[in-house]
Amino acid sequence: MANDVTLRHDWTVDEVLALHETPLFALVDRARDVHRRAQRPDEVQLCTLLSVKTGGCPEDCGYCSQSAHHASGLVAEKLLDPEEVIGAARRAKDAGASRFCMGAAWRDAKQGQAFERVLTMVRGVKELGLETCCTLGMLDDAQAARLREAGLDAYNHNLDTSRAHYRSIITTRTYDDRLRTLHAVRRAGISVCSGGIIGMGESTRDRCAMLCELASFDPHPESVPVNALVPVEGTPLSALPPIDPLELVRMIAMARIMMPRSRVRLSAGRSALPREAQLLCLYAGANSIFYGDRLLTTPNADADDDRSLLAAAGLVAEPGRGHEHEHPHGHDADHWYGPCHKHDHAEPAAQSEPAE
Ligand code: SAM
Ligand code: DTB
Ligand code: SF4
Repeated sequence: MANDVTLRHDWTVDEVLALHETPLFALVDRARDVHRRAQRPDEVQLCTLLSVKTGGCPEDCGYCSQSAHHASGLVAEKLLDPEEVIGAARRAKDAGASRFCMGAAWRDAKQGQAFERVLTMVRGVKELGLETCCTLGMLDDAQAARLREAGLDAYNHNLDTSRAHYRSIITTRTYDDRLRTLHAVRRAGISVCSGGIIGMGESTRDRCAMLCELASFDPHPESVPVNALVPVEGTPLSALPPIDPLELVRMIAMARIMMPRSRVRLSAGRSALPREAQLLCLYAGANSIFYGDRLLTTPNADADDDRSLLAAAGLVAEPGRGHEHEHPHGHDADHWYGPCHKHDHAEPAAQSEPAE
């Protein structure tokens, strides 16, 4: 098992398919072992999302409520005011989130005033002591550098699916466009957040190929969101059957095994899962969730339910950087961290060399 925390970037699709075919309990056992060695197994990061520019997007992503190509009924809105965004981030922090992600329905990040506004949002959210993330579409090097300067910690840009399946989901930009943006993000010193969606009619091979593509990044993406399709009426993918929750467990377990030190985020689609399936995902290696009543345009799991879910499992919210001196033994009444356990978990392997 020592090899499980070796960081590999050369996974083959056939190898990952073999992992996928592993009996479920054996797969989860292996993922849990990696998780315990490479992560703090009792912590879950709470990330709150906010759509700062909703709808009217020129891209044709088949799953998305915000595409102008689909009749989802969503009304396009203007870019929010930075004060409004910073206020929402403050509330998210007070509710216990340590990361705040601002999403825009853009093909690419804008130039000029709109971009300056986004930079103001990033500075303001960063000043609150939150980990900052944006997802604004494609970025060039100059934009990435300015976001970094403003205090952006992470940029979300999903591969969404395999290269082969991609063209049946999105035609207005290519897989290589996606990869180019991710490389610009890395060059600017921003953490890469990239993952995908299952339940879009892809094969098991496609799912495995997407994970291989993500794991080929060196270093691995710092965070890997695993979404299940949220069906939105009016979008081309709205009538697809829901995924078997155990497929989500498998994806998470495989992501954990392949990218031991990455944060694996149990993302969209979580509210459709029974509580036990969510717990199994957390056991199998997910250590981040979207927290708050909304994702971007669709409802998320209820925040009170999430707090009780984590408490029932003895999990705690990862303390944010702004909370470092408060957690876990000096609880601030305004912040929720879940039950207080002394730090009896192993130090994450991220601080030591991988065991061979
Ligand atoms: N416009 C930017 C972009 O596409 O990169 C940022 C926002 S976009 C909504 C962020 C990601 O959310 C998408 O790449 C996709 O993976 C995910 N997403 C969007 N709609 C979804 C849905 N209906 N179900 C699951 N995931 C979804
Ligand atoms: C990601 O992988 N999932 C989030 C976040 N990154 C930006 C978005 C999920 C969106 C779900 C559909 C909606 O609410 O519009
Ligand atoms: Fe636009 Fe992003 Fe939605 Fe695609 S996923 S339509 S790029 S908002």
